[in-house]
Amino acid sequence: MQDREWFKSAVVYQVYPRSFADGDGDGIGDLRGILQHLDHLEALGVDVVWLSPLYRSPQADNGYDISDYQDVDPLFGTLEQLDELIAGLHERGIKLVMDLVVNHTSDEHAWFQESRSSRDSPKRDWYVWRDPRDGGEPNNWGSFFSGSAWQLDEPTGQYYLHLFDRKQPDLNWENPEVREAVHAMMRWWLDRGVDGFRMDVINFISKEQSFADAPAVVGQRHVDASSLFADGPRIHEFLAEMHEAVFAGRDGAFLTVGEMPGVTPEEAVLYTDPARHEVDMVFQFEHVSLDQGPASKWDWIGLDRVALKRSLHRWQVALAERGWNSLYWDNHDQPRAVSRFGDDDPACWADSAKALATILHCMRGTPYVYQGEELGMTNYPFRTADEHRDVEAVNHWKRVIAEGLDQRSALTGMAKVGRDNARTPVQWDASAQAGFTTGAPWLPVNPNRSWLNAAAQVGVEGSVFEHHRALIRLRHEHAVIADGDFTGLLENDPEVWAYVRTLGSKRLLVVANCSRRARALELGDGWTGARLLLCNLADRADVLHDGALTLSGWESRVYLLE
Ligand code: ISL
Repeated sequence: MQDREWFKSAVVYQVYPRSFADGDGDGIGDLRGILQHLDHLEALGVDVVWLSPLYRSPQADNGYDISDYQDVDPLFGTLEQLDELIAGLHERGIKLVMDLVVNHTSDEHAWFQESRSSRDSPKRDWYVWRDPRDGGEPNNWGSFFSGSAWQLDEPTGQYYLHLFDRKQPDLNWENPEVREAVHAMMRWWLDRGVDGFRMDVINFISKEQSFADAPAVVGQRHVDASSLFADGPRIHEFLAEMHEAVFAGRDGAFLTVGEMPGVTPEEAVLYTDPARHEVDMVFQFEHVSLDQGPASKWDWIGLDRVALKRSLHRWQVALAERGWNSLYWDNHDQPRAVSRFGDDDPACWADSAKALATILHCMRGTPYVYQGEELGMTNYPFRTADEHRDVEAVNHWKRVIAEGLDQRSALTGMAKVGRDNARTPVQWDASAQAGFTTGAPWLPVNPNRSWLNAAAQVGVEGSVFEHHRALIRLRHEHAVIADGDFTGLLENDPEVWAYVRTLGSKRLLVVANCSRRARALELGDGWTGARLLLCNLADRADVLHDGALTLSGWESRVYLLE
């Protein structure tokens, strides 16, 4: 019998292959590069690696547009190298989770090629085809990557749906053949030795079949229609069916993570209630949406730390009894955590990266470390539009130009929240290309590689890396972190982030000062005798004598009372 809840004490590390390490000098990260850095992952102590897509793909969305689910793109290497990676990770006690991108395929996938070949194709219904309405698009749905979510296919006279880029047509999950084909592909990967899947926008697969217009928005021709396709009518049925078809009766400790933009805590409980057999945990978006204004993700309005804290605490409480959450500050779609939520001024950078990590890793849920986050990597100093490579930013800029929108604020938004911030190469050392490649990197290396890099941190006491390593060890060692109840403290304080975890007679106290100035705290007598488990400053007393303490700027501490 497997421990079904092993993932509660686990930490996941995300690898975005294109930017992790380049083993063949073409400037693009690859499997050989990943294989060269397994010791880094082992040193950090993570339990699972989630690999962003390296399947065959025309790379319109850096691999989230897949043309063959059962092969590795030559850009990244070979299936044999992937087998080597699975073996290398397993030898180190690390599981491998693949990215499952099945809301859509690439338009170059054989399924879509066949589907678009004629209206009578047996695979026509594998995608979402609709007739024009009044000679134009079938409805007013907008694509996440600007413009309409529909693309006209001239030879057959119909439009196909693409919630993302036009090179990412949406599969029609209403068709049972589609679902069976996806299940078969998933089983093939499990047979190959992978340990589960991170499921890309999986709460979008069941669309409202009326394909009605979404509520109009003044001044917008194409609107956000997520109320008509997120958490749709048959989503729970599709996920339970997938679980049954792929995982039921299979021996092993697998992981399933549903990436679910817009998911509410109430829905998340349903998705992750173990009794319902859907997914193990959700990846929710509330806390990474708070600095976005109403117009779009590019409308950056700055951080409200109280709102951020309240949001994360609300999720802690909502999933207290049933369900499970992923804990993350950033990933390949988000700006760098320390630049967005911390303070990347060199004077505070390290302490704020550590404070953020402390806050995240001691919460209830499974923490995710996005490549480079363990080093405190920062946003890239983007200044011009042509420095961006990401399809989302490129399409946005085209729209800014075409519609004559304000260029200065668009550039600020792109620099603040553009996805390429997370995609610059991992900084392994101080050399010109940061040890990422011997060639010319596909995205420039952040100039701060001269002082911010792995070589300067791994094994170096007090580094951001060593702080992450210590936090991961704490989760492994203390059941109160994996499983304790959560109580938020000081919820209206814009600077101090504090909470308590409780399991039986054990109590864990987490305090972090999210500001540059020192802050005095009075926690009451209840904490007398608490033992300091972790701190980002060296000279702190091992035991708390009373509840009074003063935190330096960006200082964080973890205490245990048993
Ligand atoms: O990045 C986003 C907003 O800036 C999101 O809308 C993002 O597209 C959404 O979180 C879904 O992300 C996933 O699916 C996309 C892909 O581009 C992302 O990289 C992936 O994580 C389409 O497959």
